[in-house]
Amino acid sequence: MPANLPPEYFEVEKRLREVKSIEEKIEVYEELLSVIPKHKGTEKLIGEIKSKIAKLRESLEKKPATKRSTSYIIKKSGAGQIAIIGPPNSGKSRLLSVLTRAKPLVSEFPFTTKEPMAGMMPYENIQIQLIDTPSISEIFYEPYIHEIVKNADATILMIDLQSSIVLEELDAVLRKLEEKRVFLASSELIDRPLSFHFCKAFIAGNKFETEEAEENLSILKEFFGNRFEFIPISIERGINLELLKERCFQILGIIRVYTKEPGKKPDLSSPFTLKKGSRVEDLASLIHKDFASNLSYARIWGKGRFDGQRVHRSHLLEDGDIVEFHI
Ligand SMILES: Nc1nc2c(ncn2[C@@H]2O[C@H](COP(=O)(O)OP(=O)(O)O)[C@@H](O)[C@H]2O)c(=O)[nH]1
Ligand SMILES: [Mg+2]
Repeated sequence: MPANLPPEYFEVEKRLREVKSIEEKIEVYEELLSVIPKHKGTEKLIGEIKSKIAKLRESLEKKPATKRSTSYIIKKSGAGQIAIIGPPNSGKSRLLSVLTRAKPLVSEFPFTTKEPMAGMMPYENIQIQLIDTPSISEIFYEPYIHEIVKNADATILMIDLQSSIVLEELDAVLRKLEEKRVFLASSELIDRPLSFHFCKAFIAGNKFETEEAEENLSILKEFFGNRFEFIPISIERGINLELLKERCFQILGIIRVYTKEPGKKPDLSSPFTLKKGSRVEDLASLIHKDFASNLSYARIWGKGRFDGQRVHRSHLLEDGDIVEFHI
C-alpha cells in the first residue's frame, strides 16, 4: 500500500539534515510522526521512526548531561502540569507563591528567576502542578523554555497589563517560541503552520488594577482575541484568582471519578483523574492492567443517570462519576 505522504512530511524531513544534536533529531522525528497520516500504508514507516527515536533516546541516556535543555524538565506530579511563562516582571513567580506553597523569589527587578520551580496548587479535591519559569524577552531566552512548554499539559502566558509595551512583550514571547516551532493558542482549531507543535494556553493579564490596564486589555484582545482566551487578574488585589484556578482545571481537559466497593461508600476525597473521553475500561486498567480484561460490567452513580445504573465497559465517564466494578 502506498504511503501517500503529505508535502509537510518532506518539509520536516529536510530539517533532519540540518540539525546536529541528538535532542534536536528526536524533536524532528517526533514532528515527522505528527505529520504522517495514520493508515496501513504508513505503519512500517511509523514503526521505523519510533525505533529511531527510541535508539536516540537510549544514546542520550548514556551520554553525560552536557546540554541543559533536557535537565530542566520537571517530572510531572498531581492531576496535571501547567507551565507559567511570560515577559519579565509580569508576576509569574508571585503567582506561584500565592497559589502554592513554593517560595520563589519575587522582585521588581527583571530576570530574578533563573531556573524553573514547581509547586502544587490545591483545586477542590485535586492538586495541579504549576511551573514558574525564567522570563522571555526580545533579547533573552533560556534555551529550554519551549521544552518545558511542550512537556507541560498546558501553559499560562502571563503578561503585565500595566506595562506600556505589553503588546511588544507578548509578541516577543510568541515569536521566541515560534522560532522553536511551538505554537500557543487557546484552541487547536486556530490556524498554524502544519509543522508547528500546538500547545494549549490561556493568557493571564496581571496587574488589572488601573484604567491603563483596561485599555491595554482591549487593545490586546483586538490583536489576539481570536487566538487566546484572556483572563484579567490582579494578584495584589486578589481579583479573579478563583477563576484562574478553575480555568487551570478546565484547560487540563480532565475528569475526576471515584470508585466504590459493593455495599460501601466511595472515598470522595481521592479521585482518579482521567482524560476527558475516557471509558469505564480505561479507569479499570488504571487501577490494574489485568482488571480491565476481567471486567464484566460496572454500576455507575452520576449526573444524568439513575443511581447504580448498569453500564458496559465502553461507557463514557463524566466528571464526578462513581463507579463500582463487577468481575
Ligand atoms: N501592582 C501589582 N504588582 C504585582 C502584581 N503581581 C506581581 N507584582 C509585582 O511585579 C513585580 C514582579 O513580580 P515577579 O513575580 O517577580 O515577576 P516575574 O518576573 O514574572 O516572576 C514584583 O515587584 C511584584 O510584587 C499585581 O497583581 N499587581
Ligand atoms: Mg520570576
